[in-house]
Amino acid sequence: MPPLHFRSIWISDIHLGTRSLQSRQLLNFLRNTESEYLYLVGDILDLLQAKRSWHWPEINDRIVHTVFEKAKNGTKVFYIPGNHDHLLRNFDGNTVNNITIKNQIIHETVTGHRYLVLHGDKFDCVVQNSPWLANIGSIAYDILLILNRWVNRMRNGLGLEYRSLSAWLKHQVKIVVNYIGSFEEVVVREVEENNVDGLICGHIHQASIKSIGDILYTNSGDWVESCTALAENHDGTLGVVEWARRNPLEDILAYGDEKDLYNNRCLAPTN
Ligand SMILES: [Mn+2]
Repeated sequence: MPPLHFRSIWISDIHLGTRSLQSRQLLNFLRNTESEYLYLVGDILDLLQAKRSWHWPEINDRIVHTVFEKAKNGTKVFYIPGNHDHLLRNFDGNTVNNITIKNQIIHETVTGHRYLVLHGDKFDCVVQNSPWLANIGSIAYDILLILNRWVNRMRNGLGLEYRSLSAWLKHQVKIVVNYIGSFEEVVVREVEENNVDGLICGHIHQASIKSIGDILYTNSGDWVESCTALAENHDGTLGVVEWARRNPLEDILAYGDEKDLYNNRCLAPTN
């Protein structure tokens, strides 16, 4: 199929280096979309995972290569680090292979609307105010991602399309919904302080476009479960792209079996 063309694309929470990344979906998305701007909105390389065990199948190289190719061929690519790749925040303002690292950046749409783009972990008031609640949440979430992988491996084997287990559960579990609600509220102050029209972030793995008062809150979602991106159309409107939902399964399977290059190899010194 011919590539879908957008003015801008935002993707976040890819978590390269973990087993949870939906790598075939992501590679397929990158190869079948083009844009003038591409923003990588944090938790792209999971450097926290690299301290434990680094999962790096060959397909990850192809994903990285595809992004570098886009940058080489004229797409303006920005890497906005998140909390899982926060080490890269030390490189704010640097450009590597045409990819510029910025801790936050303002994007101006074709219609002149200005949006602040950042990962969003700084709004994590639940984590800051209640560490144990956040811990239970994160353990439960890790378990959920493992379950998600197994369920979808089975669905794959049965010829069924990919479906995000945790995306479904999120709508069922009230505490998580409340958490997402409070997260969205704190962004309002940030937007007002920066004198912009809205905010584009990731971090909570929940794609969204939402008016809060007269500001626009958007979230680009993630590629460990929902396989979503945020995109600016050529008329300046924003939309959520649900890739797994719109994409035929055969295209995804065409990438063949993944060969793990660095499976379970610990990169960090043990002491
Ligand atoms: Mn994050």
